[in-house]
Amino acid sequence: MATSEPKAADTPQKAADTEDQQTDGQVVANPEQYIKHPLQNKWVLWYFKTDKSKSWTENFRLISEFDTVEDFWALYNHIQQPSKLGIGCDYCLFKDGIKPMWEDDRNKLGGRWLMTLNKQRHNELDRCWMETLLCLVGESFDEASEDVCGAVVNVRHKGDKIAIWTSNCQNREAILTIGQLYKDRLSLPTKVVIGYQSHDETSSKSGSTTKNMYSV
Ligand code: MGP
Repeated sequence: MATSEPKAADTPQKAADTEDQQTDGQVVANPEQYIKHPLQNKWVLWYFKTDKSKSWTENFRLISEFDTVEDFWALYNHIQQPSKLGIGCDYCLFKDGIKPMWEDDRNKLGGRWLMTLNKQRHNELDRCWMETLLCLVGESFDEASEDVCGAVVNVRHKGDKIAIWTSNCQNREAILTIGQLYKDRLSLPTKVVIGYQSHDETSSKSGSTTKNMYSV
């Protein structure tokens, strides 16, 4: 019976991490050392910076693409948190092949679950954005994850916004599944209500508020 803690190098995990395994005199590389963990989808991170001399679409920059867990964290750890971005900037994370705009074929019939944060929020903003990213890359909404197109964080004077965009505003069941699970993941109190709006409504709105199609 062991009477003391094993030295770190004695633990099987440590040995597997640092050495190749030997079987019948042959050296077998441990796949954990060189195979990255694939995500279900490939994702593209975009950055938007307001420049009034350019059109809205010209203000987007593609930052990076990734399709493994390791590359997601490498990117996440490398870039600024949303709370450090200037007013008027956005990050958008979308599935590969979907542009972060209403006009894209996969967005044009869709809408978004929208969360607006109040002003004393910097930690909240970063926490909620990280949780949103994890919901996306981790495909956290069961089958309804198919409906997810991407997510956007807007840094704004009047209050920052985070939204999950989905592909079809008529897919009631999928949208409500996403909304409820998203609210749970963000640990929002039950009394806080988040709303889902179609892009059609948002893009054609005349006043400052957009009608909610669904709320949770
Ligand atoms: P915004 O950046 O989504 O929100 O849209 P903001 O800055 O909080 O403004 P508000 O209108 O919601 O109060 C700002 C503006 O950017 C919109 O009014 C559009 O002119 C433009 N815009 C935003 N989006 C998401 C799109 C889009 O997908 N396509 C196009 N063509 N313009 C967009």
